[in-house]
Amino acid sequence: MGEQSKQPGCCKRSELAYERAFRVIPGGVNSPVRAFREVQLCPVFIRSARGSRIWDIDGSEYIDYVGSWGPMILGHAHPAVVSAVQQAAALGTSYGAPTEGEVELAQRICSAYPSIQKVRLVSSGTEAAMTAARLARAYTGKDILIKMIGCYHGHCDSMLVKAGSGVAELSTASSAGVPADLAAKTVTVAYNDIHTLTLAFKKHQGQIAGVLIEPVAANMGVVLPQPGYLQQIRQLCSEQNAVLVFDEVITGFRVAFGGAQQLYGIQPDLTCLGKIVGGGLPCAAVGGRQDIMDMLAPLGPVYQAGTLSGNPLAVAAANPSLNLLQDPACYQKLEQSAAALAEGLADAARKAAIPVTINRVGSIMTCFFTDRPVQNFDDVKACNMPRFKAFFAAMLQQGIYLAPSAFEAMFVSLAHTTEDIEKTVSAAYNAFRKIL
Ligand code: KE4
Repeated sequence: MGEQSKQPGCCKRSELAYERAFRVIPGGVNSPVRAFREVQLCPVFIRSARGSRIWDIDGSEYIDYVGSWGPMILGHAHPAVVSAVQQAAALGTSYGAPTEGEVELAQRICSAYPSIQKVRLVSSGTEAAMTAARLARAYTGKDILIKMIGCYHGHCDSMLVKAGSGVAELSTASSAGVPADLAAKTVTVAYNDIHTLTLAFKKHQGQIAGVLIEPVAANMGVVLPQPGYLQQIRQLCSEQNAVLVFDEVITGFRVAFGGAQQLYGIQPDLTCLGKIVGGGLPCAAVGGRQDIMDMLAPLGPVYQAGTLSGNPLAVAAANPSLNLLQDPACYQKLEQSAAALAEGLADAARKAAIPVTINRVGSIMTCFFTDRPVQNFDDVKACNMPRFKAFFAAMLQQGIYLAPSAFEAMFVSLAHTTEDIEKTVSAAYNAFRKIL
């Protein structure tokens, strides 16, 4: 490992860069979580990355468990991806016209996800979720959407909501700029609470257009669906003529090649994909039942469009990435590495007498600072956040780059080695002892 970062989460050049950034970019970042606000540190500016490592602009090296928030399952700068993108760039970066590469990617997605009969490529997970919500409303002719508290589906207005005052009440906006009467067309209920979801369907009988859910939640930290939960939602949506949307922007090609729907054996009506599906470039997708997807323009009445949708460079990164990932050995290796990491972290915490709960599915996990199970957003909020903050800083100081938020996941890639895992576990033991 190169020279370690001199101080937690910040190095001189990052501080100077952040000052410059702050003057021209709101909050100095192009996505809020990158500002390190929750951990109250100066964000680290990155110069380069390769495999499991990233380097900041002072040359400090880190073992990376953010992986650009999920896309980098192969590791950074994978040779097959880099050369494909370089070759594509030489042929032009965007045409605004159909290409064979997009068809190849669409065929790969449809063959990996039996529930996806047709798919539309877009440029972000937000666009995918926004389009899925619009399709659900158009297909059912109903207006109300249901989402789970703690799940994140991007920043389209209908998803920026928080639970209403009473149980299964209509939501209020969670962001300025979202009209109250639009927020009120989304109901939010607790994750893993099938009783309240059932109540919401009863309370808003005949008005529910669709349910959007992360089949494994990863935006409140990793929270697993309780046994039978997803099956019950599937049954409710079928009975109530509501569209079931699996937001697999994180879990797609992550927890299994066929995503959480393969892992849990559930067929949603629509699926949102992102992150890995773009090989680290801006490409996402919304797909599902043909009778719903064919409502999209130019075939049907639901308008959706995008200048850079199916961009040739993004598609050039995506196709070789999915080609590599279709080897089952990939997921066996990811499982081995992630299980070793989770066991090592649990063992280190036990030795340091720090209570933690580690939730893991495949190569995503979260170490919660609590001695209790974590099964919904209230459980997450009850965790010891000051301990998380101190742990984050202590890990960063030892060259381990974690998500700067307690509401995110750790992402293990195929590039993480046994030595990386061992170094991480050893650093975690030191960090646990420091935060006692
Ligand atoms: P994007 O619009 O950021 O591509 O995707 C939105 C989105 C949709 N659905 C799920 C399940 C997601 O996790 C996301 C985005 N994830 C966050 C991190 N948890 C992206 C990081 C960021 O906001 O900078």
